[in-house]
Amino acid sequence: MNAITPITPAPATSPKDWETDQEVRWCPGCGDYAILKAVQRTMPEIGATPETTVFVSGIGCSSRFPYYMETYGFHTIHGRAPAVATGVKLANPELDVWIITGDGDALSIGGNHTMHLLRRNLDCQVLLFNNEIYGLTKGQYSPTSREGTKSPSTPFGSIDHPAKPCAFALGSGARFVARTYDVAKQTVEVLKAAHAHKGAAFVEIFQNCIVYNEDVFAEFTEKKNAAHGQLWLKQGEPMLFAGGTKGIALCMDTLMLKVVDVADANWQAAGVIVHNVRNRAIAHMLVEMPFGAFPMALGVIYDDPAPTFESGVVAQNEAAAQGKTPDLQALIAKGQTWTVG
Ligand SMILES: Cc1ncc(C[n+]2csc(CCOP(=O)(O)OP(=O)(O)O)c2C)c(N)n1
Ligand code: SF4
Ligand SMILES: [Mg+2]
Repeated sequence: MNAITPITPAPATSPKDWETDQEVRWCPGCGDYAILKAVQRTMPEIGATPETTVFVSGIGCSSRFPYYMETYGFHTIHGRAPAVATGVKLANPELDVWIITGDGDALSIGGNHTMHLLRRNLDCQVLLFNNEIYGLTKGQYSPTSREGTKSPSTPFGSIDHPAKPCAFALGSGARFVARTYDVAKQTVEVLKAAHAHKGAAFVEIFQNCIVYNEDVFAEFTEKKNAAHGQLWLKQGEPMLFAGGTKGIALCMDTLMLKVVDVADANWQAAGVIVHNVRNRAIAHMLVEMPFGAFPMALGVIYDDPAPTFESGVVAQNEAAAQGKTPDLQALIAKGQTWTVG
């Protein structure tokens, strides 16, 4: 492996250092702009260096992202960012790899690849911009579109049951699952936590496509809906929302989550549970909470590291090479060889 060794300590960067001279081609008002800004603000905070950072994307509006980051980047083919990112990381495990994908890119054509990336646990960050629609191809429904969504490909309304990206990620074996939305002020903190996690860190970012699916998340993203609609999870803290007047408890009869009222800030008396990012069973329940009856669970939902794919590959290669002298000619001549007359 040809690891990159910086000759001098990397200078501190500012968010501006991560901007490119490329004309940004998203529609005015698209949620992608806010996500781009959040990522550019995250880079200095994690001490990243442009020359050791790579953004890999598939195809879609969201996947134009690498053009706008002053780093190495690869706008690949539809649904195949996980395959290219795996190659990048195996070729040089020192690189910091970010995958940018959309709900269509990651869960339609790329569903298979996304699943294997997560279960293998490649050390990278996967940012799934979920606008519940195919933006780039002019608004067809996607795997995350709600039932009844009218689109050019579902003129009478979608009859599919939508996929839940975070449930998909947990089901695929992801060891880090988080959720935020485009203009949330907490997004930088969520991205920093994703980066700090060693292994595949999956982040679903609700993103407003103002042209084909406008305000589909407004029920919890709008200021007036935030208090009742958002449950921000913090490690070791009680799951409270609505200004601390409501919380999430575990019903001991059904073993299901329930919303409880909290009187006089006494959350213990109300049975509100404390967030533990290592509790996989509760993580499954949090990502499945039906919105409306429950608030939207946001922040770091699950974070429990496990050995990574590339570290296993490197260790295996090193063990296999031990005590052997590399001999390409011997390798070529191994097994059946013949001469074409
Ligand atoms: C092999 C292949 N099939 C289909 C397409 C057409 N296509 C381009 S982007 C896209 C969907 C993008 O949706 P999403 O990933 O949600 O990204 P968004 O544009 O919403 O950010 C499709 C179907 C393609 N480019 N390549
Ligand atoms: S079509 Fe939607 S997702 Fe694509 S750039 Fe425009 S607003 Fe953004
Ligand atoms: Mg989309």
